[in-house]
Amino acid sequence: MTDYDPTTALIVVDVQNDFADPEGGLYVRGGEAVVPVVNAEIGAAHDAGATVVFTQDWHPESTPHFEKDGGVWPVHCVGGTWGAELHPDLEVRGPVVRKGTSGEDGYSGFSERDPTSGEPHATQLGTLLPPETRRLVVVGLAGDYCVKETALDGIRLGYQVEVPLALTRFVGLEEGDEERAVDELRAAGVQAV
Ligand code: VGL
Ligand code: ZN
Repeated sequence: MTDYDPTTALIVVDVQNDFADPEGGLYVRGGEAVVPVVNAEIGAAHDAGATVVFTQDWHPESTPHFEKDGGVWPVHCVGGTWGAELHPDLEVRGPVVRKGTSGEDGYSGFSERDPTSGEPHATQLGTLLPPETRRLVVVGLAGDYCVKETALDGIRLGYQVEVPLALTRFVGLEEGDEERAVDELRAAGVQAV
């Protein structure tokens, strides 16, 4: 269990049916196993007065993010579908930030890029963190995409960032992706433990 205090924010990334359910459109192996351990972290964070925020991948039916539209991913997390819903066992005790809603092809919970111009703009996530926030704990799915990019943005924004590896799982499109993601996190100054 991670230590929490009021200057810490727990960011629970994309614990949604399409990633966490074996029947999901982009199932991340072992994704369902993070739900109970993430719930325990949510409870500990609440008890310690930490902030808890959730993100939700939320795509239109067509987006350059999907393979059928020129991207790399099978269709997943289409807004309003079962796959986009947060896992039914997840204890959602905090605000939920949706990302990708206008067809953006990005991974971080903090920022999105305009699908046509490529211009980055901030999501709501930054505004939900109280000014006294110093430290982020980033958990959920998937470790090599949205968790990683959210953690890296956290470093860029000046936070101390931790990714407890027991609280995430990796897509692993290519052999070695998990190790590369962990190396990249550590090289950027994220504590991936
Ligand atoms: C994610 C791939 C595509 C994630 C989202 O939540 O990590 N990965 N869309
Ligand atoms: Zn996605």
